[in-house]
Amino acid sequence: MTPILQAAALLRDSHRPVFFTGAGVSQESGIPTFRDAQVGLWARYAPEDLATPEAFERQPKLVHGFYEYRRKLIRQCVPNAAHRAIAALEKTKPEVRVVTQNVDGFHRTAGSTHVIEVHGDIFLDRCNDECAGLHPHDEPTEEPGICPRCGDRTMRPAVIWFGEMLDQTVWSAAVQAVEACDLMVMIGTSGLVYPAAGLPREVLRAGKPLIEINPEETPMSSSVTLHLRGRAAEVLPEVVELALQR
Ligand code: BV8
Repeated sequence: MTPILQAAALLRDSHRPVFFTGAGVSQESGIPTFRDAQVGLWARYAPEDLATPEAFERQPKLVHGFYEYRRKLIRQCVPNAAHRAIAALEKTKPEVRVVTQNVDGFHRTAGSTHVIEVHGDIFLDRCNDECAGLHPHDEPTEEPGICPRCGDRTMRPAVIWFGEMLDQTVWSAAVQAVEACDLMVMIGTSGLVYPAAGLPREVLRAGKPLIEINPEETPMSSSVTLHLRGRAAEVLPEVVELALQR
């Protein structure tokens, strides 16, 4: 049986699949991954160097500009066939859960309703002094906004930066979804960033099947149950279609 047919059989028999996704699932929508070289002004920066509280403290306008650049790019792109396949599967398997490292919101836009965004949402701001809740960031701005509640001048993206703790409520929901799953499909992630990268490893520790969809090898590839070497928007719709055939 080919790996694609094996993956379809595992997905067909699954009642509580979790899709664990990274930047690669949005790559075919036109959103560069973190491993991809950035373009233009951002070519000289590694995202990891801009996605930190220290960078924002030091150069708030630069970091603000980085996020406005990414929001503008995301607004120009749409979810792809991989996002849509996961959303479609939910109609047959209502227990489907998505745990994503991405902040682009594309799984929700595609129609998935149980999405856990462990690294936050780029279209929300939060007060840098943590006094306020979350505020939509729908319109581009030249510089960080002013907190409507405390007047602090440095609203920041409501994403989790390197060196920051994850939101404990969100993280607990992700851990619970993974503990409850009977299958994980890991798509488009290099599996390097913790604690999120610990989730697929937990699936293996629990002796549950782990399918990887990625055109490249990753540190997880030698341990997963099945590695489907290919692009998410090509491979996943085929696996879902075969899984739904009776
Ligand atoms: C934490 C949101 C506790 C922001 C992101 C020193 C001090 C403090 C912490 C650490 C430290 N050293 C290490 C750590 C832990 C650190 C970490 O893991 N660092 C790594 C680099 C080693 N983690 C943290 O800091 C986390 N917090 O630990 O808190 C703590 C706190 C204080 C002190 C100590 C501990 C917070 C991490 C969250 C960071 N925020 N995003 C934003 O988006 O701007 S991470 C960001 O990078 C993404 O969200 C994602 O998680 C990660 C990128 O990974 P991927 O998604 O996998 O993307 P990548 O580009 O790497 O890979 C893409 C893959 O897709 C590739 O494999 C490619 O082959 C594949 N692909 C490409 N095209 C396709 C495809 N696949 C399918 N189809 C295609 N078409």
